Amino acid sequence: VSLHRALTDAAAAEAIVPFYQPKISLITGRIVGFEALMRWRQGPQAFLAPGAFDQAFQDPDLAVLIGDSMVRQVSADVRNWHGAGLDFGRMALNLSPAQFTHLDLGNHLLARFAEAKVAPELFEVEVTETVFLGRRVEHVAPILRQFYDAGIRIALDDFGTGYAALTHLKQLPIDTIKIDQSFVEDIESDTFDAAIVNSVLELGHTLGMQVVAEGVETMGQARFLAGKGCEVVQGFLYARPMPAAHARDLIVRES
Ligand code: G
Ligand code: G
Ligand code: MN
Ligand code: NA
Repeated sequence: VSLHRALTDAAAAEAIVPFYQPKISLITGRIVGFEALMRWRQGPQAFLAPGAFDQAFQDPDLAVLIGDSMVRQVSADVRNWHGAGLDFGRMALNLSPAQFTHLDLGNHLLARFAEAKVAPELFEVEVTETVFLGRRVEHVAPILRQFYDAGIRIALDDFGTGYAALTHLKQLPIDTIKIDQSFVEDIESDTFDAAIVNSVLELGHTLGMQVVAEGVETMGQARFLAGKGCEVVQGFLYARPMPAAHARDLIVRES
C-alpha cells in the first residue's frame, strides 16, 4: 500500500498518537507545560516520529485528518488529567498550515475543546512561520486573534529558521517564542549561535513574551541558557517525548 493510504488508515484507527514532552522552568525546576508530538504506532513498543512520514503531509486533506485526530486525542488526555485534579501547566498543540487553510480552524478547534469539555485556557498552539507565507497571514491573523481572545496562548515555533519576519511579532498576538534547537546545539562553542540566542531572549523579554529554548540535551547548555536569562527549556536532558500514561505518571510524581 502507498504511504498515503497507510496513513489514512492509521488516522482512522487512531494509530497516530500523541506523545508528550514536558517544558521545564529553569527557575523552579518544575514542569510548566507539555508539547504534544505525533507518533505513528507500528507495534506495542514501536513508534515512528513524523520525520519518517511527513512528506505525506503535502496532501492538505491528510494533514487535516491527522491533525484533527491529534486534537481529539490530546483533548481527551487533557480532560482526563484535568478531571483528576492534576496540574500539568499548559498543553501545546502544533498546528500546520493545512489546518489553517482547509478548515474554519478558529471555530473548529474551539468546538473540539467544547466537545471534550476542556477549557481553552489549558492550551497553547504552536505555529511555525510557514503558516504566514505569502499572503496567508491575512487569513491566519484573525484566527490567532480568536484563539487569543478565548484564552489560548500562541507560540511561534522554530523561531529564526524560516522567514524571520519580525513584523509578525508586532502584528500578531504572540505570547511565546520557541528558539529552534539548531541554535541551542552548539551554543557553548559557536559565538554566532550564542549571539542569536542572546538577542532572541532579549527581544522576546523586552516585548513581554516568554522565550523557550528547545533541544536542550546537556547540563552545559542549560547552565548557559540560565545565565542568559532563559526561563523555560525543553529537551532530552529533562525528558524525551513519552506516551500519555507515562506523562500522567510524571505529573503525579512531580506534583
Ligand atoms: O516529534 P518530532 O520532533 O519528530 O516532530 C517533528 C515535527 O512534526 C515538528 O516540527 C512538529 O511541529 C511536527 N508535529 C509533531 N506533532 C504534530 C501534530 O500533532 N500536529 C502537527 N501539525 N505537527 C506536528
Ligand atoms: O518543530 P518542533 O519544535 O515542534 O519539533 C520538536 C521536535 O524536536 C520533536 O520531534 C522532538 O522529538 C524533538 N526533540 C525534542 N527534544 C529534543 C532534544 O533535546 N534533542 C533533539 N535532537 N530533538 C529533540
Ligand atoms: Mn513545536
Ligand atoms: Na522547534
